[in-house]
Amino acid sequence: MQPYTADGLKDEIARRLQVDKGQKLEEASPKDVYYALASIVHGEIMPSWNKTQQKYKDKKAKQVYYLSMEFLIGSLIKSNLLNCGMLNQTIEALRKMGFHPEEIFAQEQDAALGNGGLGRLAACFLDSLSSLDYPGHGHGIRYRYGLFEQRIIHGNQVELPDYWLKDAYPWENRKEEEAILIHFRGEVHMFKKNDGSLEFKHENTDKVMAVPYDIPVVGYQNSTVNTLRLWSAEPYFPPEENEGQEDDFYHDLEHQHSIEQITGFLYPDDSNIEGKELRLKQQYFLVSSSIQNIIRQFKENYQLPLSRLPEKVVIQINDTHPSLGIPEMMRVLMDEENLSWDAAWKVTTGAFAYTNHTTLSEALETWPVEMTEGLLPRIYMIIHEINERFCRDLWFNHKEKREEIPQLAVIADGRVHMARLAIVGSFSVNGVARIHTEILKNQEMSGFYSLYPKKFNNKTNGITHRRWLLQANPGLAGLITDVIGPNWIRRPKQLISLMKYTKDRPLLEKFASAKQQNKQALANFIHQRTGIAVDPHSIFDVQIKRLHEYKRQLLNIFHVIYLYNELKDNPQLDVVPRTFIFGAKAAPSYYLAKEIIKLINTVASIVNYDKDVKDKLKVIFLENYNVSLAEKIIPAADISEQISTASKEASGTGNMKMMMNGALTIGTMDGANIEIHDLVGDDNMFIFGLSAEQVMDYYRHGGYSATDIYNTDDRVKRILDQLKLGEFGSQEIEFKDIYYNILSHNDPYFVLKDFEPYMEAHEIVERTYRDTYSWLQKSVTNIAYSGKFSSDHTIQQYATGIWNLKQFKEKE
Ligand code: HBZ
Repeated sequence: MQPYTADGLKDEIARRLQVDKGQKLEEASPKDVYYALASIVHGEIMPSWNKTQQKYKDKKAKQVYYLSMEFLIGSLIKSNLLNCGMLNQTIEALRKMGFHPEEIFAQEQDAALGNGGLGRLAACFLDSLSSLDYPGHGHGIRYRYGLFEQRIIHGNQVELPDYWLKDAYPWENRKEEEAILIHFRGEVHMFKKNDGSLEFKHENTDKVMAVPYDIPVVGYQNSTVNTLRLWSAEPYFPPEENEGQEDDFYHDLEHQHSIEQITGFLYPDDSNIEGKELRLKQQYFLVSSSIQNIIRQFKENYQLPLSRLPEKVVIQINDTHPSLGIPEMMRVLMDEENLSWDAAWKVTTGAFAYTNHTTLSEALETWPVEMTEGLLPRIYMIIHEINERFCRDLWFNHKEKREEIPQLAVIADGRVHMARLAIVGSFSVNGVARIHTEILKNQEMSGFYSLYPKKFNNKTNGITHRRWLLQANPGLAGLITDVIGPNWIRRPKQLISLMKYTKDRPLLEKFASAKQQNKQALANFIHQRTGIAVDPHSIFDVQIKRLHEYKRQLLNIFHVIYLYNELKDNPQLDVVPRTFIFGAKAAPSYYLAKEIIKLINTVASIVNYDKDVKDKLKVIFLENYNVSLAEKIIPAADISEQISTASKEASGTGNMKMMMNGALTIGTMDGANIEIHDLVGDDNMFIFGLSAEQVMDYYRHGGYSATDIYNTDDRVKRILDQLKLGEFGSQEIEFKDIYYNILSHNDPYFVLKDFEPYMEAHEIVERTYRDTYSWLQKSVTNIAYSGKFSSDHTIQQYATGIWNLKQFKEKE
């Protein structure tokens, strides 16, 4: 990529405005400048993109395809500039032109094509694949509406549609000539061929075109550009039927609309499955277009028999959502490519690998047999056959498993069990943090683990340090480079060299001042957004993630209420001022999650305006939490709240992002917190609460009574009574459901059980914070050890442990 100077860029932006829009620079709005800039960057990317793809083709490199219903890529302008090596010059150029660079960058709407961790992980993985020169691409869906935009009105979450494509999206290229035909419904006819084998014809189908839109995935200053291919559903017009259809105009319009609905919107559920037929259609639409595309490219590029596909192609499925890819690949290989069942099965199971992201039972996908069979008759036949053969194998070859067949069968109780399909049809099954994989092996999937011990493996999640440190926190990143040099950018584990400086007081002061600047910037942002002035010297205590009972935002707000009560009783109490910052979206149909959002906002509206606690306590709920907002909050965090009920959070990735930005974690021994703890130890984080074993033991054997705690802990009783009596709300009824959910359902997420240890941990937080020097040492220690959680490391592990993929080092 060609190096631009700031002046060169300035001239080029002016030239584009003139040529494309007939505009003078003085007349250009921030949006005009953004588009001119994006078009320059896209132009820079194009040649490397073409070259990269050509090289993969010429060298017949093995490629990985990451199939995911979600890619939460956020905004690309800054990361593309950074990765093209143009960010600093651009900032300078924009300033010279009299613009605030951040205002220009903010013109790009986030591509919110994901719900949370699973979708963001996919985006981080793409960044690492390109940055490490791996031939790896994403395949997903181009939803016209991404995750809803959240507004808070009178404390309540209100959802607005996220029409992110209303302005042109400058990063995508429509590739109509590579469109693929997808078939739904219809009938399957069976014929006997001359050789006695059976042939299946799927006829009278509803046809839909899958049109790809390609987005470049730019590696960090290495000229590698991979592809994120997003499929869009469009009506199919057979060439011969283009004329004489005017009388069917309305029918056609309706038909067109129903087809476009397939990629109309992202389902807003995280960790909870909506069993709607449209969702199943989306899943098949994704996998059918992707698998047909993968096979087509394989045939074009490699000139090898399909039996050798697994040598050149590996398909990683992001949770079970794309697991229909397994029968779809069987279908293409058998019905279109004439492979036998056994040959097709060998290819398929040699190509697919499955990542599990949760053990929550409500998130485990199953689809009704009738729905699957009606919508996808040929695919259902294949699933049925997979199941028959699998059960037969168990019956005859694994006699000890006979009893377990109903729990292992792919089709059982009138439903297709997607995780079972994914396990049976893949050569690898991985969890996303050590404890999560252990739980899969020993509890949730133990029946399969004993059957296929070699398939199971762990790949602890990671995050791209380029976006989450280098780009989001330039102050800290610059300081790190001043101290240890720039090599950490390509080798993030070298952050560990910071450990040499944890006793260097003048240097620690500099870290403190970088954090302080970020806190000031966030305080300004909060003031501008909410009108509330927060003390930039208070502890910024942050919990940002989807709202879910298991993530226990409720425990956090109970702590806030407790502090508030203490301060009301004794306004002179000597506490370190705190600002609690929340960001969270609730699934629109998740009633209790929405009640918790309302509670947080209601507590905020009381606390923030109460003179008794003024300057000591503030509660901020930032609406519409998304990737761009995360980039503002994370660099300013002092405390990272990772307080899930142990055993429930598969990994977490926000924990890694905040650690990397120098926040200290208060958390349970759950997910990747455990691996953070392995590295930094008790001295550098605040661990509290039940362990996963204890939680699972209580679930198995009982023995915990929420009511006992309510009756014996005055602090707990007071808080719950305040909820019941309507002290935090305009009416008595307001938060009763939270109250009853805890006491009548015996506190399924152990909020009361962990209350006391959580309060104690927070007292230690406060004491530790008072010792500024010691706090800074811990903060730098966290940064130093965070390199292990770079997604570069994770991707290396996938590449060597699952994909058998080589870095494509060859450069011109
Ligand atoms: O995946 C999350 C886990 O909760 C989190 O612990 C982990 O770090 C992260 C990445 O591995 N799981 C999800 O984000 N799950 C979903 O977003 C989801 C989305 C749609 C669904 C079900 C789950 O239908």
